[in-house]
Amino acid sequence: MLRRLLAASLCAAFALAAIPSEAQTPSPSAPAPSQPQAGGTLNVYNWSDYIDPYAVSRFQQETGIRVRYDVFDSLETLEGKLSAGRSGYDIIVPTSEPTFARLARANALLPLDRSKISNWGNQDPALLQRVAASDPGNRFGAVYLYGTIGLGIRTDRIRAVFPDAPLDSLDLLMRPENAHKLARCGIAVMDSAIDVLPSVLRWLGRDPNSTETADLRAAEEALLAIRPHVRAIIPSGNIMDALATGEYCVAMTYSGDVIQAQARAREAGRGVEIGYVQPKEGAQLWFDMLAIPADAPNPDAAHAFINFLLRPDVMAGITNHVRYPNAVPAATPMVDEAVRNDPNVYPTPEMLTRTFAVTSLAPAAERARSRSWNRFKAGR
Ligand code: N2P
Repeated sequence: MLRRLLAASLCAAFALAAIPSEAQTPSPSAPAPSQPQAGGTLNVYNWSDYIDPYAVSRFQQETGIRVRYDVFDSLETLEGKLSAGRSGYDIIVPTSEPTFARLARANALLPLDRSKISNWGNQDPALLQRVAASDPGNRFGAVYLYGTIGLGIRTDRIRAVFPDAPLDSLDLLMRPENAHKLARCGIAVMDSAIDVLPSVLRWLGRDPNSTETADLRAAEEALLAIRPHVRAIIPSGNIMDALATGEYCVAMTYSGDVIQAQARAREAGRGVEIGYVQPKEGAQLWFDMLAIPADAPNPDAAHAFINFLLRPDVMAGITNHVRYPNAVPAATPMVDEAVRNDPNVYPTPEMLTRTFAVTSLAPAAERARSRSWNRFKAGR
């Protein structure tokens, strides 16, 4: 008995430690006594820092399914991996626009079998309706989490070096005179044309979904004008810790990543104060979907995982951990009060009116954006 208990707790500890890199999880030779023997392996490809590790170990314990867990930190990386086919993944987490819509249209996703997702109805119908714009009838995806794109700022340092800085606008980053003032204190931008260019276009007062050459050129020029002041254009997954340790004064990235950094900085207690700016000129609002690739090796396990994640208690644990809102209203009372009442996590209705949505572009337009982005990275 003792040996079994020990084995079970070691397995759980190992599962926790292994996430979010590639998780090697409990050996099927040492199941907990009450474990059902569903067996098999579930291959998950999710964003970095985007789950409660406890949820994964609990899923394994409850189902006997072993989870292998890989992470990505941009839609470009996810699409690169998926476009070749045979990714080997059972669960992926693409943003509704553009990636999820693109994959659905390309028949790269498996239609969900709702008879295997008894918790389907836990999702907020209004949010399902919203993502149905990318997936008519919600055939291919459940809503995982959502959020905005904005700036993580190091408020304590900015107060000192730039007291009258505009702390509610992309002006802070995009006006060259401001970027210049903050350059020494450190500016980072996440490396993703797909997720940065729409906000720049919006800041310029142009259509975030524009495919006009003149608009793209304007966005590129605006980015090149601040380029000398930008220290790092790096994967979004590398920004969070760097923000938390005070390495940057301004970083353009995803909302919850900033709030996670804020929490980590507070815990460290070294005086680093982090804040989130949802740009007043309009922030991109995005929804991430739980989807199954058409050629997934273990679709049954994938359905079981989606069903598990849609449980209110599981979702609440995830939101508490990653600081992104979920689409399961029954989870909200179980979300920590401070997280639930943080308008940077759950945007207020007023904040939602100041958001915009992106759509997927034609491949040629997408390629033009990516060339623009490469010139920004290279600085010419
Ligand atoms: C988590 C990134 C959030 C997902 N690190 C952005 N769609």
